[in-house]
Amino acid sequence: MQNEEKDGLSRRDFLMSVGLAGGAAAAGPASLLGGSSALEDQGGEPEAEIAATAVSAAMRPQQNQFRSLMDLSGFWEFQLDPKNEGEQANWKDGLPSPRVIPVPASWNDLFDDAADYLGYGWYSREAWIPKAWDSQRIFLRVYSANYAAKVWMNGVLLGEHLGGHLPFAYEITGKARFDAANRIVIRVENLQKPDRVPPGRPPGGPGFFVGYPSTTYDFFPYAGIHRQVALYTTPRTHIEDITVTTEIDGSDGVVKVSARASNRWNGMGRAAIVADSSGKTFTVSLNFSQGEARAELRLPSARFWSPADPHLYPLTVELLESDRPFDSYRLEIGVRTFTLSGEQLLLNGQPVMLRGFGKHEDFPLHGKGLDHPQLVRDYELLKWVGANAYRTSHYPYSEEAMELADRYGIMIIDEIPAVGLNFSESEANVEAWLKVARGQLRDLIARDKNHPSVIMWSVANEPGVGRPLSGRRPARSGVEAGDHYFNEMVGLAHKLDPTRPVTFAAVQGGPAEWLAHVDVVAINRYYGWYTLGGQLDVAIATLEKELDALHASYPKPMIFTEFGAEALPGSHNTPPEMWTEEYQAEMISRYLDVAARKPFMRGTLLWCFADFKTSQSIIRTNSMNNKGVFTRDRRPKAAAHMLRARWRGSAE
Ligand code: BDP
Repeated sequence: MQNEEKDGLSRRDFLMSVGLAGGAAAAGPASLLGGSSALEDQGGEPEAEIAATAVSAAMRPQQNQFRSLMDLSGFWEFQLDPKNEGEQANWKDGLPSPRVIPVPASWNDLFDDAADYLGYGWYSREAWIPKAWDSQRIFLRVYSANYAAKVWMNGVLLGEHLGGHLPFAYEITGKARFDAANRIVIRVENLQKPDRVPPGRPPGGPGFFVGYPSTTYDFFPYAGIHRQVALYTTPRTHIEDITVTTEIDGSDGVVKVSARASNRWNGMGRAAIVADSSGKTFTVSLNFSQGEARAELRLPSARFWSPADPHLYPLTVELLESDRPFDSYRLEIGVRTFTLSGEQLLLNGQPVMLRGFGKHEDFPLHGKGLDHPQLVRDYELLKWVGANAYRTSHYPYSEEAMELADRYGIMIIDEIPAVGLNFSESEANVEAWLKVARGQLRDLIARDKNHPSVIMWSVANEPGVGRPLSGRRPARSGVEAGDHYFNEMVGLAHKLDPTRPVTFAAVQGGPAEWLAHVDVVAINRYYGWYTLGGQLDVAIATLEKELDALHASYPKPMIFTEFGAEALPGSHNTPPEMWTEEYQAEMISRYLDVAARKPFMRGTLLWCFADFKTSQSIIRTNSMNNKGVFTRDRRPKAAAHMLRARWRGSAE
């Protein structure tokens, strides 16, 4: 391994010893796990299959003259079910002794008895559906429920869904009542099971060094309904999907639109783009055959989307009956290209350097619950500090976050929740992850493919190899199992979206071989923190050496997807010492200097934007990861001021 430390514990060893590295050995020797299978230990059913999504939830519902949208955010009834008795007792018909819970929100920070609770929690509410919806198709959409959800309406099971950060939907046409309120009941749990993505740590109780609640990743396992629940309608025949790709031809923008209509519809439609504030509109016909249509629009002297000018054009797709629209869907599109050339990342044909962060969806009280003011504040601060990019570490963020990235001009590396994967795990677990991760990648690309802000897909964070937690011997080596995963996942991403590069965030000390699979080498490095702490001169020299060696083996564009140090706000010293604001600022600044010296370093996304909550452990003060350059309530530390001075108006 190219970057093991000679003079001490490698970061990976260190993280393994404290239970944070890539799902690796921290739970202790396999014998502690009783030698039985992780799935059997859970006492549950194997979950190799993702429960089928009843209908595609890729398109964000919208309100217009042909479609209706009813947001069910607000107070719901809620009851914990630690004994898992709710199903038997028919809680699907109503909860026996509910309390009030807001949706969206995680439940953990709201109720003392639910702080560390990840088991079953039941949500229930009534919703009147207007009689006027009777002639339409009606759907129920859950925008994010972490991790597993089971959904009933009027006592009838609609379906189950696994995976915490992407929407899912059910068609309820014919099931909805119009003469009485409809009862919607959703059971959610975030049990940390080893065959999930992210995987849970097998049971056996937390070891001495392992955090509580025990996870394979370094953020709090918030549970609950994290985004909206909504009812929406479409016309009987409707637009089911739109894919927009853009090209640049001289000063013209070329917009390629493909659309899918339901019921294998044959007929005419149109796509229209409003080109400027005078209302000048370019329109093209869509000729649907078997539900599919394609067309191309040309925008003369187009404004190309970029962080400096995040210009969005409204694109409307319509289905027509005798020339009159009967369904319509509007997208805000950006005309831009994002390509690779040698060691360069090119935005609209020009070299671009990614400056920014890894982030989290995390805030006091609502946990991972969607919060519009916090989102706007975050984008204001990204602009304030001079950032132009971030990674959705370590899972897909809300559709609102993606919408604001388009509007503010922030480039996004969009990541599936594949964090904590240890490829030395049992073959059964690795295969289960692959199945789940493929589904997550499909759903993510389907949801986010039309955002100009999304420039790259990430198929994992810090995958590793190490002693298996399940106690089962893997059939092949961890490196080979990882090869298999990356081969499949990178290949699938390319197939689903040939327009965007693919990467994953590689852990310090992890197998370099896997970098052969990616288009852009993305690395997380912590010289000066987990290794060589307090010795910045040596740390920086070691970093520089590793970057050169890595680049020689993998001559592709390279970016930092993480680097950083913890700083307790208000802690100061000179000379800089670990945990002070000065040390954090100095370390980050010196990494930026290194990147500036290497023409192949095309991005500096540091760890991280804001402090965030973690499980309780001896390496996380007050259950917090303090590597934010902003505090959890978004106040700047010294490093944020340093970054602003360097980044605002710079090409760095
Ligand atoms: C990496 C992870 C990230 C952690 C970070 C850290 O990708 O989730 O929070 O380092 O240790 O291991 O602060």
